[in-house]
Amino acid sequence: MIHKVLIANRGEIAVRIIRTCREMGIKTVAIYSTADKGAAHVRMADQAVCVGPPASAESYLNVPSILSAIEITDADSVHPGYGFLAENPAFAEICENYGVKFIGPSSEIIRAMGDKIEARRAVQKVKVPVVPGSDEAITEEEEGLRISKEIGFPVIIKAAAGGGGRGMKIVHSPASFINAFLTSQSEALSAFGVPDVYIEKYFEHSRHVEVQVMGDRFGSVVHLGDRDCSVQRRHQKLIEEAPAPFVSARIRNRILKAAVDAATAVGYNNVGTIEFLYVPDGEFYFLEMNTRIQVEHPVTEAITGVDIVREQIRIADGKKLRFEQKDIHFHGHAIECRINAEDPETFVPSPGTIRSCLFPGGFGVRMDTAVYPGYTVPPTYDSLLGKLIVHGEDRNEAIMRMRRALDELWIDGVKTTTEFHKKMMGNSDFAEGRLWTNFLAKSRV
Ligand code: MV4
Repeated sequence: MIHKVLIANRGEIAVRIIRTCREMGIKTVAIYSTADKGAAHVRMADQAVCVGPPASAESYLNVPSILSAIEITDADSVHPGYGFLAENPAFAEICENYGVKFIGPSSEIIRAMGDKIEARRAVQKVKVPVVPGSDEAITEEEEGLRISKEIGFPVIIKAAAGGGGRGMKIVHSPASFINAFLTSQSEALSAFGVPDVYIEKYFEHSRHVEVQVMGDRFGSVVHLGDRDCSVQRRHQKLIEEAPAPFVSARIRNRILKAAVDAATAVGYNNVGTIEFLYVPDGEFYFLEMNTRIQVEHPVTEAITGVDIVREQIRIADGKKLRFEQKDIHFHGHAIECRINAEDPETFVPSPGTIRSCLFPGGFGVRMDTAVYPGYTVPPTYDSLLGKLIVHGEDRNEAIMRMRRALDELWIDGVKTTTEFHKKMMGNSDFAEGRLWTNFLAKSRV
């Protein structure tokens, strides 16, 4: 039985996890770097252990330090949150061998899904549509060019070990292929230690639709509906919503079924997300699987009423799913805006001290954050200050509620993305679901 969880993370997600542990009567251990001495997660946890200096590599990614923290606090389990060690199969395996419950899927699944080519192959076996492309790693540029001509340009070159948009190259014509391919290979090698790349047809007018799934250690899998995360910049999501708007019931049902089939095929045994590329108004294709809790999970919690962290812990503790698909009910529409310490025009990070702040509340509003008046945002980590989530009867009500909540939000001392969100909530393309046209304008690939 899980009695004490060490949270191998910081910021809003550490706070989010501590809250659910408290409600479950589970003790919590925070870890922190010297830059986070005064952080909210340190104050909120039952115990806290310093694991190193500010640099993540020496603290939040320092496995020996974290194992020592587990040892001295007698924690029986680890929640990795997102980022840092969340999708590191070696860390999950060490925990397994060490008799510590890793709150996530088993290490073999993390390892298998971390190889995007293997993930594609695994879901294809159960007839889940994948983007037209190569089924093997491509090592020779001439072979890559030949395959790209078969697929038809534009194509996108992706690192097998990448994911989340890292190491992607879009190629519009055969003339620019070889150069892009060689660059992609060497970037993959230096970023991930593996040069393997694969090629897919590139769909410009597509949306990022993903499905939250949940599987236990006994083979049961259910979905918690879909989300749209198309509003991104440099592969950083800025706005997420659930359900994905402007998707017909027929296509939605097919996407949801494909997600459950994919999760079942790999024996998925915790909460996870299946990413799809949705090409309005017709096809959808599997992209990759994320084996962690995601930043945007609260929009799904809002429309289902399911505490996803609680289910994560229960599954890791060997419990059976408490839900069959028919027990999951969907209500209304939820939107999340990521409030980053960044310039709202250039998105350049803006670390510094928050002189004062006041967070929105009221009916249908949730603010997940770890900042407080006087808090100094360190320059060392990502710039997420918090997530503002609203829930309404329908998408229009959610948009109106988000506008109201953004107007209430007050953060003084650092620049934030709040103004960007206010503009988006009044944007007619966003209102009418022309989300995909934002892809290239707002991103640099
Ligand atoms: C794509 C794509 C179009 N065609 N793959 C981005 C995150 C990663 N998980 C997959 N991503 C994409 N894969 C094919 N075959 C479009 C995206 C994509 C994207 C690409 C460029 C700029 C912004 C983007 C935002 C969301 C998805």
